Amino acid sequence: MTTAQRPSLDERRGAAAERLQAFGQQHLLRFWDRLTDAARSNLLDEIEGLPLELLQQACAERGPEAKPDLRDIEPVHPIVMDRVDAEHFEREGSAVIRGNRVAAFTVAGGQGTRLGCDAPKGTFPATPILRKSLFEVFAESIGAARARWSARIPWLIMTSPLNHAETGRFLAAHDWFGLGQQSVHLIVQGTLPSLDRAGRILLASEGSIALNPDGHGGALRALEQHGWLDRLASEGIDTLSYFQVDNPLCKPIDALFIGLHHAHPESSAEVSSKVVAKSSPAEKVGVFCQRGDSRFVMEYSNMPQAMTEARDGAGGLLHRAGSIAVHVFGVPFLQRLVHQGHGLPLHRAFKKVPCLDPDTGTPLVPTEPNAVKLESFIFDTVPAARRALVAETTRVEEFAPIKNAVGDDSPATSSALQSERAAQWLERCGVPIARDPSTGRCLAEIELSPRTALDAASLKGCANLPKRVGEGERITL
Ligand code: UD2
Repeated sequence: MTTAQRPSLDERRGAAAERLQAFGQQHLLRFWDRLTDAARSNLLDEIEGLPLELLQQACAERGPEAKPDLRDIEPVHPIVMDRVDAEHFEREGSAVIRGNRVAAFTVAGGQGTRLGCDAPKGTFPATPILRKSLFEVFAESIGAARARWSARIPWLIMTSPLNHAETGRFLAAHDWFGLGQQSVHLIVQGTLPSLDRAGRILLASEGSIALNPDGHGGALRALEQHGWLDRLASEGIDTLSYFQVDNPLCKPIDALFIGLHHAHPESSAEVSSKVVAKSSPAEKVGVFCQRGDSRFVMEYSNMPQAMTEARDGAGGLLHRAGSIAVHVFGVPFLQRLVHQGHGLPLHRAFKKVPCLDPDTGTPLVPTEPNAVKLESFIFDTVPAARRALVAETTRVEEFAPIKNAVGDDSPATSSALQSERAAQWLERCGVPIARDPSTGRCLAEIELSPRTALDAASLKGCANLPKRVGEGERITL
């Protein structure tokens, strides 16, 4: 459409008013007369992007968390990665990586509220000694994987409108951590409005809607809308290695896991997911469950207490397959979902959202949750897979998330686990490590870069390993 054909502001307003009226959201235009033309145009852009039918449906259905379906739920019995024929599956996975069929995909659009971090979470200093950022750790790992398998491995990072520009600036300021700008791609996710309890869309100001990122499930829409699913397919990439921005121990490219995804008889190569045994009933991770042949993740906040605490015959947690939010997706699987119009359900969470009071129009800074935020979750794709493989790994190898400023899943617990993994890898290379005799805790801080070794086996070949690591030492490798 040329500029001359563009509808005027008045025409757009008329169309918007009619559409809003049909969904009971006409209050969004109540301050129209007070806005400048630029502000009116922005507001209309936001209104025109609202998925009003979907929102109405989400309000009517009350979301999957309102009443979880608990019938016939069974625990999932994952494939234990330590017990498979690692050599065979690693060979399979390596061939896929070497064939340039894999891209890395980080979801980094979240807001880092719990960590109290205003900047994009990927910029957070995460490593025990050098305080490298999460993005740097992943970049080193992807760079090392490119070198090891002589593969291209593009890196896709999903951002949100709230942190997109800052993420781009940070990566550019660090020269894309040596990966080359042309191989790192930022993909901005969509947004959804916050609602009041009556389902009315909230205004953040007189000329803007209170919008939040649409959840990591928004990745499906973002990849499709920005043309990435077709682009990956046309480049021969059929394997998307998905991980969250908050976990410095994750292995962005894991040949064994990719091999299981492509070659294990239990896999359909559509979606594979990693789990760890839950540390306690209270641990805040979703759990893989099964109903008949269909597997799915039940988010911790939706699990009834009796289910969270249920024990098996041996006294362990019955539902213990805790999701660490690491998946491998088949690109054809994601394309199939998109082409079938597979919409992910919208989950709701009650949150504090600064906004204009929908009745009086006065600004509200809530001290209690006042609004419903809607998000879709990527793991809701799992039940649509022909078969979904679930693989159990060990926590110390792959899961040390940074979510909270203090306490569980904090920078301190993550650093301790990063040191512990490095210590265990060194011990496997025959290096003695000082440990507390009663607790077994590693008494040194060790930071091991993915550039030095991607796993314990590759550490063995490294020159300059320490002879031993004593109490209180701080070692970077
Ligand atoms: C997630 C899982 C939980 C468990 C845990 C493991 C959900 C709902 N829960 O919990 O079951 O697997 O991780 O660590 O997923 N993100 C976006 N855009 C958004 C929202 C989030 O990119 O709109 C990213 C965010 O940057 C982060 C990831 O998704 O990398 C997880 O987000 P979260 O912090 O909301 O999930 P969390 O930690 O509660």
